[in-house]
Amino acid sequence: MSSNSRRVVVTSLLLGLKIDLVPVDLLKGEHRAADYLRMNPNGKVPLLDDDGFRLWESHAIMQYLADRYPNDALYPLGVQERADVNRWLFWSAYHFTPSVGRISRERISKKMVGGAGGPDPVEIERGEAELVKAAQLLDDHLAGKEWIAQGRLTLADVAIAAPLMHTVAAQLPVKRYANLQSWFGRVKTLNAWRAAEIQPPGGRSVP
Ligand SMILES: N[C@@H](CCC(=O)N[C@@H](CS)C(=O)NCC(=O)O)C(=O)O
Repeated sequence: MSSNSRRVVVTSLLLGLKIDLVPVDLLKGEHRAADYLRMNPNGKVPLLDDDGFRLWESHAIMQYLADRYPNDALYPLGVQERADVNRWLFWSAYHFTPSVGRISRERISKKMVGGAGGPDPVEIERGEAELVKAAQLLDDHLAGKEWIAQGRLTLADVAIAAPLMHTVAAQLPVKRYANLQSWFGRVKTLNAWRAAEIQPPGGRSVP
């Protein structure tokens, strides 16, 4: 249900790993419980526990998994090839995902949590301004390309596609970007993407 968790789940499926998913109920505040904060003082999901080695921050977890189970196609070993993918992972973490998060928090999370007031139009406007700037850059970059980096599916695509799972529910202003839409359409056909699409009762989604 969480887009930040989804990029990790899709990565693990693409790497052919079997991970045990432990749900953390954000609505019940389980991510703020003392036991959870001891494992992840940042108090967010996802959190990876690999035989006692604990790692939080979804992009760092993707990199870790792809390093632990090397896959030159998804996460190239060559220094410059890898830097190209890393560039987009950082862009995802710092620009793209937070802009979507600003909007989806207002339009989805607040409704689910309740009592947090209605959507704040100022915050939505800010998120939309950031998102259209980022989406335009991505759309320009994708002209004539199928994938974001290295001419093939890499971690960059998985990272950046994840928050777009909220396109409809958060009314993300991304419809007008044709290259972005065709690329996202390709990501959505991946078995790993579909397998990660867990639909809980009521179809809730948490940004
Ligand atoms: N930068 C973090 C963001 C994680 C994040 O914001 N997760 C959300 C769910 S998608 C969360 O745990 N929200 C609960 C909260 O902030 O209280 C990452 O990429 O892992």
